[in-house]
Amino acid sequence: LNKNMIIKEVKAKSILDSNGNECIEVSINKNVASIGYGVSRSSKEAIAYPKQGVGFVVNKINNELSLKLKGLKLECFDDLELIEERFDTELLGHSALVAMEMAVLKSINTEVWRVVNKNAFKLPIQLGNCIGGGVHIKAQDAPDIQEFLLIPRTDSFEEGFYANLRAYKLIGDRLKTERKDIENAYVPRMSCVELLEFLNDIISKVDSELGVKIEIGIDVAASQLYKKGNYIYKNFSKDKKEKSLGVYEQLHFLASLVNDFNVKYIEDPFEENDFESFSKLKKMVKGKCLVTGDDLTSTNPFLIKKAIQNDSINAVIIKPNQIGSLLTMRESILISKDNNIKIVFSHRSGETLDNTIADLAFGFKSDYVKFGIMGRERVVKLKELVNIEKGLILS
Ligand code: 2PG
Ligand code: MG
Repeated sequence: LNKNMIIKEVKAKSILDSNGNECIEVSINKNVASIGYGVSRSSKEAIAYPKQGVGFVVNKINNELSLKLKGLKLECFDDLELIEERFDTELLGHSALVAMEMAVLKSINTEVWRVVNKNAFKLPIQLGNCIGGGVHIKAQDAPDIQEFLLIPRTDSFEEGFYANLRAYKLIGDRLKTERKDIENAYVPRMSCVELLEFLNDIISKVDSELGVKIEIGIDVAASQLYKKGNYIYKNFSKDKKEKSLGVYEQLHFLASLVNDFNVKYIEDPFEENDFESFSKLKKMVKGKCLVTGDDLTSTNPFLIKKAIQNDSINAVIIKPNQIGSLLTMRESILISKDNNIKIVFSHRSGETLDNTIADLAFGFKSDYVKFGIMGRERVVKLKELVNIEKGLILS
């Protein structure tokens, strides 16, 4: 631990994320961090960049803010306050703040999780996106559900990592498509029910090969399906392609997936303002399935409290750049933990090679991580957790 971390150098530059979009990279004393950008965004997310663009933010940081930060001494997570009180998010947006905070944590200790909690010991469980659709690909014949997730139930993170890779490989071999979405999930022309049957088959193959039990989850990302009171599916079933479900039908459709296909995790089952329907689903599935808020809660302490008051969720997505401040993110985590809500740290669909989120997830004792399965931007985050686990075994 660098007890006397003094900011000597602050630099920002523009890089490209996995979608080829400009995003920000910040370095503090040569420790570099960067932040991606999501496509399926909630209307309640923090503003990532001002309308003048990434270049404007880069110039402001390099020419003005860097002077105000030089000489600051930081030694713990709470000291991020010193950054936040000097950083004008109205002017610069929130992505650069989060990247800067991550770079500061790295400068305090390259093993960022130790700055969060040096006594952390428990690895999270993976939610690996293997098949996808929704707004993560521009196609009319893609699955309506944005993500089909594999949840390996293993004691060791590494074993889960390899089980998901094996399942992903089997899926690729069995499907007659090479088409993938922006998170490297396969995009077959199949309905939701066909896909769940298919995945149940895949996971029993992995079980017989490796002896690893994998469970299934989905991210409906329902705000993206929602139009004027209905959920519009373009590829609902084999025979009936287009179908519009009212709120009540959506509720019963999703509950049936839990009962008939053993779905253990459902993220954003309803549009982002419908706290009440989340709560109805949670009651219907009676603890058999995690009902998770992403767009609903947007990593925002106020919205998480509202979801708790309405009994809407038993799990919550934590995306640092969705709330745009690591200190507020910590508040969201603490409120959730106090109320027995499971924590799910999540990547964005547009990602960089930064792996700090893996350290944050471990340090904050996240129950789950949703970092994808394939692609360099995803694998670096998973590998970071594999390495942390190896380090713990050796120590
Ligand atoms: C989600 C995320 C990540 P995006 O909806 O959970 O998978 O997607 O980054 O596009 O918001
Ligand atoms: Mg989501």
